[in-house]
This record gives sequence, C-alpha cells and structure tokens, in this order.
Amino acid sequence: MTPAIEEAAKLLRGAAHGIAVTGAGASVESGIPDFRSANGIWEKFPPEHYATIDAFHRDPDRVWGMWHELGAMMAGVTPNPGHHALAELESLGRLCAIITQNIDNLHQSAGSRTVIEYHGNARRMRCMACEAVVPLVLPRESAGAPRCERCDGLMKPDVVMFGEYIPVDAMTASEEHALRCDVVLIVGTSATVYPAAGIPGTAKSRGAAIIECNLEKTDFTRSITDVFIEGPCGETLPALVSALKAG
Ligand code: BV8
Ligand code: ZN
Repeated sequence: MTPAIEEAAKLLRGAAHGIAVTGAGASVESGIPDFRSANGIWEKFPPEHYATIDAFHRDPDRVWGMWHELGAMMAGVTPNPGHHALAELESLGRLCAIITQNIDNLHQSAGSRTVIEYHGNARRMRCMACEAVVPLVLPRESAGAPRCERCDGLMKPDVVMFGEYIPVDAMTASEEHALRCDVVLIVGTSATVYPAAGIPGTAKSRGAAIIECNLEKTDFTRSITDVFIEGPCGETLPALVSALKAG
C-alpha cells in the first residue's frame, strides 16, 4: 500500500461529497484504447476528420466508418476492476456521482448508479432531423451513415463531437457536483478537453481535495492535484478501496 493510496483513502474516508471524473484511461484495461496515447484511437482516426461536428457534416459516411470499427471494438468489452472499484466506492457512500467523458457505458455496466455522461453515450444514435434516439445499430461495411426510420433523416452517434455543446442536463448536474464536492477522484484523463477539464479546477477553487490516478503526470498534476496515484487504474483503484476499507 503506497503512501499516496493511504493518503487518498483517508481523504475519501472523510469525504462528505466525493465525486469521480473519468476519462478514456479508465477503459483501457477493458480493451478500449484511449485517444492520445501511442496506438490511441486518434492515431488511426485523426480528430479533425473524425471527431468534429464539421467533419461529420462534411462526410458522415467517413465518420460512421470510424464508429463501425469502434462499435465492433466496444461490442464485447466488459468493465475492468477499476470500474468495479468506483462502483464499490459509490455503494460505500464515498462517491456521490461519476462524471465521465467516456461513451462506452462501462461505469453503468459495473453497477455505478449516478453516472453523468458528459460526452454522451455511443450505445445510442440520434436523428439530426427529428431528434429520435434509438439504439446504435452499426451500418454494414458498405452501408454508410444510417438513416432515421421515422423521417429518413441522418443519424449521428449520440456523442458530443468537437464544436458541439455539452448536453445541458449533464453540464448542470456536473456544475452542481463540482461546486458542492469536497473530494474529486480524477481517473485516466489527459486534462486536455474543455469544458470537462475545467470541472476539477472548479471543485479545487471551492476547497475540494484532488486525487488523480494516471499512468503519466498531466496539467492537473502540475497545478491542482493534491495526491497523485501513479499506475494503471485497474490496479490502483482496487488498492484504494482495500485501503479505505482497512481503515
Ligand atoms: C464545447 C467524443 C462549446 C466522443 C470528445 C474552452 C472552453 C470550451 C471549449 C473549448 C475550450 N478550448 C477549446 C475548446 C473546444 C473543444 C476542446 O476542448 N478542444 C481541445 C482539443 C482543446 N471543446 C469542445 O468542442 C467541446 N464543446 O466546448 O462546446 C462550443 C460549441 C461550439 C463552438 C465552440 C465551443 C466538446 C468536447 C467533446 C469532444 N468529444 N469525444 C468520443 O469520441 O469519445 S473528446 C475526446 O477527448 C474523448 O471523448 C474524451 O472524452 C476526451 C478527453 O480525452 P481523455 O478521456 O482524457 O483521453 P486521452 O486519450 O486524452 O487521455 C487518456 C489518459 O488516460 C492519459 O492521460 C493516459 O495516460 C491515461 N491512461 C491510459 N491508460 C490508463 C490511464 N490512466 C490510468 N490507468 C490506465 N490504465
Ligand atoms: Zn428522424
């Protein structure tokens, strides 16, 4: 048990309103690559062509080509011990919510109940004309972008692309938690995408303690993090739960 894990366990044990903020690193040990690390998703699918709303309007078939591959990759994945540890922290009353940038539904599959989907969820797709939301059915290899069964409008994965606004309910709920929380557990994010990356800073400005779990140091580590737990979160988070329960 490292001193950092001990210190983090003490902070979480005394938390009145703990929250977690998670990024793609939380799902890497489930088999979903993150975006920016070596061999990450954006090595093969540069965001300017695949992750912006302008790129989607320009060439929806091309963007759906990425979702065809991502969907196949996500089809069989299951939560890893890190997801389960976060769900256990919630059931122990140590976390009130998870604000996730991830779109893979793995927190919910691990049993976490209060999950705020800051960037949407790729299990759904939404019609850009009539707003109908249906399960994301993958287009066949040559099928291109799926059309709406109700109005034949263009369907889009129900995720927030660059240049799109965060869903109002997710933004509002996250803001409330950031202002009320006294401990933030940041897991597996490079702190590069806004406004999500602003959430821990808001909490810090209100006096919250910041715990960060990552393989690498980030801008959070260099500015607001109080306790940095280095290592794969599929290992460090279960260790954190054990330390918390041992106290
Ligand atoms: C918006 C889509 C208003 C779904 C994504 C300031 C304020 C507001 C906006 C901006 C701003 N500055 C710039 C902007 C614009 C832009 C932005 O932030 N650009 C960045 C690049 C500078 N933001 C937006 O456009 C947002 N919308 O602001 O609306 C608006 C409206 C119109 C015009 C202007 C503004 C929308 C942002 C959402 C974009 N959608 N994804 C999907 O494909 O998933 S973002 C994408 O990056 C991912 O979804 C992910 O959510 C996000 C963050 O990435 P991470 O999760 O951190 O993943 P990453 O690979 O980067 O890092 C992984 C980390 O995990 C690493 O540190 C690694 O070391 C670690 N790790 C790896 N393995 C492990 C691990 N850690 C522990 N254990 C492991 N095993
Ligand atoms: Zn429609």
